[in-house]
Amino acid sequence: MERTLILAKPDAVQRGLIGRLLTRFEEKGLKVVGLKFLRITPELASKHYADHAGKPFYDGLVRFMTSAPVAAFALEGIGAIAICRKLMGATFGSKAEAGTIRGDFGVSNSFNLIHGSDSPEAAEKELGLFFAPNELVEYEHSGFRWIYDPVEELGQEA
Ligand code: IDP
Ligand code: MG
Repeated sequence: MERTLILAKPDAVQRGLIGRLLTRFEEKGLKVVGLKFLRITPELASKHYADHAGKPFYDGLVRFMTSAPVAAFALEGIGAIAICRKLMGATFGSKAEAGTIRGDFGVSNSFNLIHGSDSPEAAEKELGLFFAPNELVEYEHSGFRWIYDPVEELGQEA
């Protein structure tokens, strides 16, 4: 099992798309283990996007991400990081494939609706920035019995 951080960015919140974005991940079979609604501070933005510091789009990105609230989803599943990135689509809305979140809901390169961790290391760091350990909830998701093959994928006895 893997966990990943998804953010419905300020444009998604302002456009009333929080529920529809979360639904995409739930429908796919991801398990929600944490949810939060918050305004990102400049300090949090600089930690979250530290890898992009110095790039031409960095200042605009921090301005955008701190301009209005975001919704944070902590999601769990087998291969969750890659699966969520695939559902999100390519970075630029103008280029993202139809059928993906960015491909279906936007056309902008910077206002691209959603963030998703891009590696296990990034997921661990980003989940730690947005959630305290006790805000990530352990529980049994009854749907997993039918979302995954219990014997082949969940390691249960035949
Ligand atoms: P990702 O969100 O698909 O992982 P990154 O390359 O990590 O894409 O970039 C982080 C965010 O910075 C993007 O989601 C987008 O909002 C913004 N961004 C990236 N490249 C550009 C650019 O060339 N112009 C404007 N904004 C950009
Ligand atoms: Mg990225």
